[in-house]
Amino acid sequence: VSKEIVIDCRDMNPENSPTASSNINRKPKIALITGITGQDGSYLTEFLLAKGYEVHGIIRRSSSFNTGRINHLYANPSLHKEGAMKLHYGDLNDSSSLVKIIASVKPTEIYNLGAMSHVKISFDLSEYTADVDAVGTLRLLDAIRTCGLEKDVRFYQASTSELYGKVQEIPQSETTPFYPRSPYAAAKLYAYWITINYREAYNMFAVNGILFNHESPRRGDNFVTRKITRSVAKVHLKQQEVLELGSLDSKRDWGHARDYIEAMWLMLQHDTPEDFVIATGEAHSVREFVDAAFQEIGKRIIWEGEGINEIGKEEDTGIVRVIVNPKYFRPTEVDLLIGNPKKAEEKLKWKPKTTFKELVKEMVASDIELMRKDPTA
Ligand code: NDP
Ligand code: GDR
Repeated sequence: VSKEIVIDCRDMNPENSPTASSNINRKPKIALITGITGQDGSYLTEFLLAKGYEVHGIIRRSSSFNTGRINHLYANPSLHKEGAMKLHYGDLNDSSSLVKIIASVKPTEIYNLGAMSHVKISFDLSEYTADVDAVGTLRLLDAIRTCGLEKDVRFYQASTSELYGKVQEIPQSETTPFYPRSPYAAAKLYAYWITINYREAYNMFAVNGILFNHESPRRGDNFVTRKITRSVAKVHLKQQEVLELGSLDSKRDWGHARDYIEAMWLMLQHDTPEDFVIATGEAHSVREFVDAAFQEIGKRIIWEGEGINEIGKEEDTGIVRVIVNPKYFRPTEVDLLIGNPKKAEEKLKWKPKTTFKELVKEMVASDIELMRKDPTA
């Protein structure tokens, strides 16, 4: 008699094997992720499934599908069978949905990655940003308490280098004072402190990861790195000749999302609940990112103001023009972010694995591949 064998990623993980001695008396690992459909959520889901977790994600209702970054996981029966990954409709601005989901899932770890995460758009959607990014975090923390799970859940808050805002000190560390420069950063500041307050008031294992910019081929299209690498692909395939950007002199500490989600997990495995800066310790300007990205396809850049008139006469297609359009400026800009990840290196044994050059290379290659397959992408 043939017996159906269901392969689940949990079976492949020795840590999770029922015979492993370290597994005795261990609780099952159940993660709940808000923002599972985002860049970080998708990498974190892959990472946790491979570690043998049951992964639950909160998705928002939308009129068109918003699960593009996790479809490959959902479609993979070896990961999805037996409920290793489950999606629930909910929203950070709807307390009752959060309480219902937490009560039914009973997670052991919650990763609060859901947010209106675009700094410039937060100036247009300031109230909404506060509701989701600030009060949404409070709602989630309160939902944990409402379910009586505050002693059983470890909570990760997606805090950000945007908290530092106007430069007070470089490199920025866990002790650098904050000076938020956008409605997004101000909302995240509330979320940062309410996480610490619930840790102290209710003895919860609740931590902030203060993550500096991290990118990947899954980065949203309207963040600067992805906007640039998509343009490189379009220029390469002769669909575009000009790239319009805002501030070229802003400097950011750019790492790879895949490296950073591991740090989130490590923070929740640490003995004590503490906040950590996650960064590479290296900053580059937007201009340098543009340079590095176009180098990948061997294009020479003519920056605005550099003999644009002559370019019109150039037959040579080995040139791309970069123009500054003030519509991409923010009312208040953050000029320089560079993080000091020393504490994470020492206490979590975490280090970034991907260099700036490797990051740019991977993003450019991925966008060229994507646009070759679908020029309308
Ligand atoms: P993304 O913008 O890619 O993803 C944001 C996620 O939040 C999406 O899944 C989105 O859902 C979800 N979301 C938005 N609004 C709500 C809501 N009202 N209720 C529930 N979910 C919601 O962000 P990243 O993955 O890049 O970032 C993850 C988190 O880390 C964010 O909180 C961000 O602010 C923070 N952060 C990011 C950094 C970075 O460099 N990437 C650095 C530091 C912090 P949908 O798909 O439906 O839009
Ligand atoms: P940031 O990322 O604001 O740092 O927030 P973004 O990529 O949007 O901007 C980085 C810098 O590039 C400048 N810039 C442009 N930005 C965009 N989006 N589009 C442009 O055309 C453009 N031209 C220049 C910006 O002015 C800025 O100085 C990201 C988000 O993921 C946040 O959620 C997260 O908290 C922080 O990183 C850390």
